[in-house]
Amino acid sequence: MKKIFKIIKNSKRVAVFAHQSPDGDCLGSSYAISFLCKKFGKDVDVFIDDDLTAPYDFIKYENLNTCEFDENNYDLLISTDVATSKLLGKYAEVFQKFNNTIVIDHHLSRDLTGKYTYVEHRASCAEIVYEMIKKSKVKITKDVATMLYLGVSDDTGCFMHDNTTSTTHKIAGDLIDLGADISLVNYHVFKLEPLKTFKMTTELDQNIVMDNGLTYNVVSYDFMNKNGYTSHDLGDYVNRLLNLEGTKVAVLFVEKQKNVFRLNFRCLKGYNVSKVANQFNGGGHTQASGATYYGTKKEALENVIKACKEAVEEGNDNV
Ligand SMILES: [Mn+2]
Repeated sequence: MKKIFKIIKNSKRVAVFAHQSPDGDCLGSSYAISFLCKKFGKDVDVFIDDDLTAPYDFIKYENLNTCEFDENNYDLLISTDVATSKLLGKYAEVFQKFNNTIVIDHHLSRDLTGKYTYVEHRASCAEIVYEMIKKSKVKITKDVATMLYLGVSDDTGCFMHDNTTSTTHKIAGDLIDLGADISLVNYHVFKLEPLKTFKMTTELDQNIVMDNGLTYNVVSYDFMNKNGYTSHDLGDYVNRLLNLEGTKVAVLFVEKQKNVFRLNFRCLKGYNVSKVANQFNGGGHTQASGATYYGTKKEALENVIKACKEAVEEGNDNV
């Protein structure tokens, strides 16, 4: 960490990057790192090759995407919460070529590295950035505390995912003491729901199939298209399937186009859907994974359901 402070201090103009489809963690981490750089007297701009969409559009993020990125204007690039270079979008190539880069992240499985890489297995990148700023002795403001809390809360599903540790809670406690507005964050990220998705959920619920520990649903292209729904609206619908009593493994089929299905898998502790996703050339975590199936709906249902049923059978509740 000390080395990172030194590199930042030795620079003049810093560009901070976060990943496409920005979430609370990459927003909170990039915001807090850019705050630290500013406190060190640096000029800082933040770039994400994407827009802020709900639920994150409540954030006032002053120096995000305020100018065109020009590599000649910076002598240090920093990425936060970015595991794969692809997620940097149009900035990926220049970031990888640049001669002075810092990568700060909590994803161990990754392809993006910098000249200096700081990766630690944590529930969120915001935890790492919080400790960095704490170590720097820079005083964390209310705004920064709120943004770091956003990262900590979002990546742990409001402290409900299994990645949550006592450290996560201690850091959240520190951030509350520093004035983090936790009701603002948790209202927007975990409670607020637009009428559109509320109605969508009700309609989709009619077609849920439960089959001996496996729960699934199929969302057709027509359904999405006719109602103007996006994959964003579907959000974490698959988690809703997993929460149904009796469910061990859940899968959501989303028809992206004819003969192309996006598969989202979830399972309880003691089961493994990363293996299922791997069978269909996808990937992810033990309890949350995804893949894309190319083939007819009939084939997709047959093959994916078979693989999921195996995951139900191989799993064990008593872990
Ligand atoms: Mn993250």
